[in-house]
Amino acid sequence: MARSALLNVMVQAAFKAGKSLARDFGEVQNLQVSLKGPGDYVSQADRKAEKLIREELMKARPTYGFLGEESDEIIGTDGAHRWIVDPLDGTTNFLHGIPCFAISIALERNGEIVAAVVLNPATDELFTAERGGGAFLNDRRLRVAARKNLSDAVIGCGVPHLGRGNHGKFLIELRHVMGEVAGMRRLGSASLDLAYVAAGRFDGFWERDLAPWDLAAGILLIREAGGYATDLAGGSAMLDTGTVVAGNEYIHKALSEVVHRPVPTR
Ligand code: 2AM
Ligand code: CA
Ligand code: CA
Ligand code: CA
Repeated sequence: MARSALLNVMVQAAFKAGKSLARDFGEVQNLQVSLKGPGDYVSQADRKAEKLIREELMKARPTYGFLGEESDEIIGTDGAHRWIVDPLDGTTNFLHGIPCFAISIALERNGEIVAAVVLNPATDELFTAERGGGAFLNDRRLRVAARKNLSDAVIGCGVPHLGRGNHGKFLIELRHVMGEVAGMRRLGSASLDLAYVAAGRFDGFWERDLAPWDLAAGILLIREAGGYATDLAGGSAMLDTGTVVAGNEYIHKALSEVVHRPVPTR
């Protein structure tokens, strides 16, 4: 597997942040934690990781824009390129000592994601993709799962957070999906959920109310692993709508239909 120089920059930035997060994960009780909104926690670990990534990426490509969860956006002088970064995806897991969190770094060129890195520092799993070059878990080429029927499928989802999203609507979707699939999972890290679809661990996934930094890298991983990822209306506005449904050709279609199934009137 030959990585481009740009992808190597992204991988190195992710490893730096990963080391920092791994250190902080062992010292969670000593971290300063604050609330951004109801149930929406951020810690020193998130900010430190974003600073490391931002410095590393901006040093390599000073003219690119930068959109990250924990700092002000940089509008680059190079209008075509932008980094999209979540330094710690799964902060709630992290702060609860659950080793299921990731660093997500994507590169956008003229509005399209062209390179992606998702790193789980607790398992040393590095997911990478470049447009047209395939998706990889460490050195192994990835392919989405081949299952065609929802009744055989394990489906991941996100659960709306305290004070956010439409909880009633989600419960209806969940009930419909639960009634059709072999099993449901909820990791609490959207970028890992998407990486799991790319790796064939999850047959499908859907979630609403996400941010661009949760989605950008994972979407390219899935496409480069031969899968489908769209917004919930079937279009390509995932980053703008914050919605996503993903799977192989068959599961993507079937899951989209079940998520949209009308509510029974009696
Ligand atoms: P985060 O850990 O980077 O904030 C899980 O469904 C996804 O929602 C995660 O990617 C998580 O990203 C995000 N998330 C968790 N709690 C949230 C909250 N209270 N408000 C908004 N997003 C949240
Ligand atoms: Ca957050
Ligand atoms: Ca996130
Ligand atoms: Ca985050």
